This record gives sequence, C-alpha cells and structure tokens, in this order.
Amino acid sequence: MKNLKFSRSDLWIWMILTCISLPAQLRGQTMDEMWDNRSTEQESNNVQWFKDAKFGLFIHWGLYSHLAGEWNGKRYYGSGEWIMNQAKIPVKLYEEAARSFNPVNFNAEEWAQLAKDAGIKYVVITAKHHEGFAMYDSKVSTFDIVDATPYKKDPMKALATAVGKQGIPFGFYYSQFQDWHDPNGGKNTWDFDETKKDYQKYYQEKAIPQLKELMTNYGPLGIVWFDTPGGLTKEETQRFVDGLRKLQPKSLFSSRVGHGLGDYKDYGDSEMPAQPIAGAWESIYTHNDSWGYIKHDLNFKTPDVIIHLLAEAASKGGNLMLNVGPDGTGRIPEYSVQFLRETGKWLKQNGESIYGSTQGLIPQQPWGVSTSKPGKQFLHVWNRPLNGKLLVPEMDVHVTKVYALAGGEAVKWEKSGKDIVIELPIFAPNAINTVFVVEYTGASPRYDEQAPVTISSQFAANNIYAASAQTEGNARIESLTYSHYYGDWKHTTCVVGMKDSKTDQAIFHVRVTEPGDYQVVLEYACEPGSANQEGVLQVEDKAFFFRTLRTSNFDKKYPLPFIKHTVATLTFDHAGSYQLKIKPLTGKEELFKLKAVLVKPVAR
Ligand code: JFZ
Repeated sequence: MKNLKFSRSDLWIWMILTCISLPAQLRGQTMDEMWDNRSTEQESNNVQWFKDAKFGLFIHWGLYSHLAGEWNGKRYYGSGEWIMNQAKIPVKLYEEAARSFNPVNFNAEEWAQLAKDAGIKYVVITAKHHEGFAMYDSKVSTFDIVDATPYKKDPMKALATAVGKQGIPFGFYYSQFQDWHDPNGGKNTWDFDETKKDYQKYYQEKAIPQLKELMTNYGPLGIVWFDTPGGLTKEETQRFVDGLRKLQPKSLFSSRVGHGLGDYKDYGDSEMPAQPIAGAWESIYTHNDSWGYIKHDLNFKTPDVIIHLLAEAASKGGNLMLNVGPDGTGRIPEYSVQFLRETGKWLKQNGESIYGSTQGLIPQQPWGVSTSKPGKQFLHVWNRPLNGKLLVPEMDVHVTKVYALAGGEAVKWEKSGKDIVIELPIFAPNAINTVFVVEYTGASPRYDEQAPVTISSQFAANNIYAASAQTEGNARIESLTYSHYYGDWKHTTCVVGMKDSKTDQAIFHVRVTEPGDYQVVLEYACEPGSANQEGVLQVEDKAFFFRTLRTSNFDKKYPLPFIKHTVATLTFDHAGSYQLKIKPLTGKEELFKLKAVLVKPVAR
C-alpha cells in the first residue's frame, strides 16, 4: 500500500467504519442479498435529469480487455471481464499481464464524440472492476494503469474531461466489494481463504479511499455505479453511502450499492421489466454477449434491436444503458461504433419521442410500443399492419392532430368508439421504428394494466406475453434468469407453477379485432419431469387439448430453450373480447414455463 496522506474526511469516513464491530466474515451477504433487485427506498430529488436522459453508455474497460477472452492459449466465453475468475488466474500472473497492457489507440475525444453522435445522455465507465485493477491514477494501490503498465497515463481523467466538454454527465462504475486482487476483497477463492478475510479492512483501506479519489479528483459525477454489494449490513451501507454523499451530493448512486439505498433502480444484466415501472430505473444491456472485450464475441445487437430496446424501456418509463467493451489497445469495436452512430441518426429524427418522455398510455401492441409527453402520445411502429390501418385501442381523448414525427407530415385518422384508427402513409417497410404523434387535449387516459391484448388478423403473429396473464392458484409470473456461457445473463418472464388441475390456471384477456381462423401456438420451456403431461387451452366453450413436449432442465448456468408448440386452429366467430385459459389437466409436476401465447391468423 502506498503511504496515504489522510485528510479530515478520510479520517471521518474511517471513524464511521471503525465503529463497525462484528467480524467481517459474519457479515457476508448471500448471493440473493447481493443482487439487490428491490426498488430503492427513496428517489433522490435530483433524479429528474436521469429520468429524462433515457439513453446511457456503459463502458467496461479494464486489464481484462487486454486479455480479450483468451488465457494460456485457451478461449473463454461469456463475460470477458470475469476471465481472471473463470480461468482462476493467480494474482501474481494477473499482475504480470498488466506489464503489456498499453492502450495507445485510446482517444478520449473520439469516445466522447461517439457518445454525442449516438444520442447518449450519460456515460458510465469502469474505474475498478472485480479484478481490482484501477483504470485511473490511484494513490491507494499500485495495481493501476499508471504504475503497473507501460501506458503510464490516466485515461479516466482524459475521458471525464472530454465527455464533460460534450455536456454529457459522466460517472464511474466501482465494484465496492468484489476485488480479486486484494486479500481482503470479495470473491477470490483461488488465491485467498474467504473465511480469513476482513472485509472492513478492505473497505477502509481500499474501497473507501479509492471511491474518495474518484469522487474528488474527476470533477462532478452524474453517477456512481456500484456493483455486487457485499460484506456490509444495511446500517453499515447507510453509513458508507452517507459518508460518500458528502463528496458529491448531486451524484446518483445505482441500486447496486445494496440494501435498497441507491437513488434509482438497476435491473439485472440484460433484463427488461415486463410491465411499466414507476420511478427512476435503468435496464443495462451488453452490445454483444459480454461486458468486457472478447475478441471472438461478434454477436453485436443490430441498430433495430438497440432502437427497439430503447423504445421499449422508454415505453415502460425507464432508461436503457447500452454497453461497449473497448479492446486492450483502447479501440471501441467497429460494429459498436457503427451501430451506435446509426442509433444516433434515428434519435436525431425521433429523439422527441424518447428524451424526457414517460411511459406509454397503452400496453405493447402488435405494431409496437408508445411513449408519452403531456398532450402527446408517440406511437413507435415497427410492425406494419397489412391493411395499413393502425389501431390505437382505448385511447379515449380529444385528438387535435396526428402526424409522422420525422418530417411532420399529417396523416389521416378517425375515431372509432374509444379507439383511434390511423391511415398509415407508405413508409419504408424495413423502417426500424417509424414514430407517429397523436396530439390531444384534455386529461390523459390512465394506463390500464388489465387492458386486453389486441389480436389482429393484420399481423403475421400476435404475441401475448406471460406478463399479461391473470394467474390463479399456484400459477405465478416469474422472471427466469439463465446464461449461455458464463455470466452472460438472459432473462425471460414466464408463467410458472401451474400443476393442480383444480386450482391453477393462466387467463389471458384478449380483444380480437377481426373474426376468423387463427392458429394458437404455446411458447414454453418444459423440464423432462414435466413432459407428456396433458394441458388444455379453453376459449369460450371450446377445449383444445395438448401434451407437453420436453425441452430441457432449467439451470441458470445453461441456456433455457423454448419450444413453439401449435396446439389449436380455432375460429373467433366475432370481433370482441375473449379469455384464453390455459391449465394443467393430468400430471403432478408443473405443466411448463409459459413464455408467450402466439396467435397467428390462418394465411389464405
Ligand atoms: C455484474 C458484474 O459481475 C458484471 O461483470 C458486469 O459488470 C455487470 C454489469 O454487473 O454482474 C451482475 C450483477 C448483478 C446481476 C447480474 C450480474 N443481477 O442483479 O442479477
């Protein structure tokens, strides 16, 4: 450890922490406690800029980027920033890797310009990830980019300055508990004995002093993005937060500071809530499948996927923070640069429908999603109805005009009962997301969580997602988490727990806009122990029987494959409301994990 000059605030913060009495190892949080997914207890009073920002850029850049997903000639998959853990690389060897980390291609102004061009409204970069390596000039540890590498400069200082010049709020990610380099940091079980660790020593001698450096020496921070909390009780976390807040009172702390003490809520990695969520929250997504750079991970989300994710998050009242993983030379991958720029072009024309918006007034429709501003409803259309008539259901307002956001061309519309029907102009069928604006006067209609799901013959498929189910008995809606490789988390919301034919069922309330013949497809995962069980789909007085087909066991360390199983061809005799009821008939095990019901018009 370097000789530390202690200022009054250092001592003050340590005084707070030294009153902590219990041995650290008695305080370890469980994995579930660590992934604090509860909403935060209080919303900071300066969170409005964050709620309006909508689109952030996450940057995972560390010594792991230099390893690029390879170690000792072996390729690793999943989260590149976890390679030290995955390969159980001893600290000594990991320190040696730093000697060849020299990001000479890093250009802070280029990164800041890319953020600007992409329509990014805040930037968060990893100052110290779980590997324990500081990407900035730390006086607390020599395991940092200035002392341990030939680069010898502080890229965080350059980036904070360049991003600030673009007028974009800047923040640091800091892993406050996991530190695989420090003998008292969390979760290095291959070099150190977890039972002998003194987490408080780690907080007092590394985490707190480094956070103090970051919150003192890099200008105003919009965000401090904590991650994987551990080793502290709620009271200790409160003191930790109170101590740090003194340094940057306006900075927002992510919910992963732990114990619900953040200023806004972060969802799990690459997780989107199924329904609109009140308050300030953020969905974070990798651009490919890894946060940190992996040279052989080229599964980059294309601009349409990015723009749909952004619109979906905004339609539910939240933000999307999309990650890029620069390589060990300091270059952001070319596809990330290109696809971010294309997203920025879309935002240049349609940003009014995203920035400063709030959740949509109607749930997701077969054509897309909606976002709101006072007196305006923005319709994000990415599935064009075959007949060119866009149904905006149950939007009972006094419409004053309807127009295309890009270009402002007025479009024909009519009121039909409580619905609005818009004559869509011809627009490029491959348009990623065409936004139409419905301007209206009078009170905004309330969002109806129970609104029926629209089924229309004008779309090749109408998706009824599990989150819209009314569940009875043991049936419940759950977000299932799983990965493909390692730490590359995926989440799917399903109806689970249906096993008792007498009590359990999922009911989907739908509104069919055109009578006719349709096929019903159940999309589900089915464990081998649940296979070959009978279930039934009931629509009015008709019953459609099916027997479950096995997919695989559910294990969060492996992919969770879903099957699309056509169980019925049926006729809706009239337009209007129906209930689709799904329940188990025979068997004692859970019927299946139902992801969605797809209703497809019979093509003629
Ligand atoms: C953490 C890190 O371990 C990971 O490397 C990356 O930095 C990511 C953004 O954050 O991973 C997590 C943290 C929380 C959850 C899942 C993965 N969670 O709450 O489910």
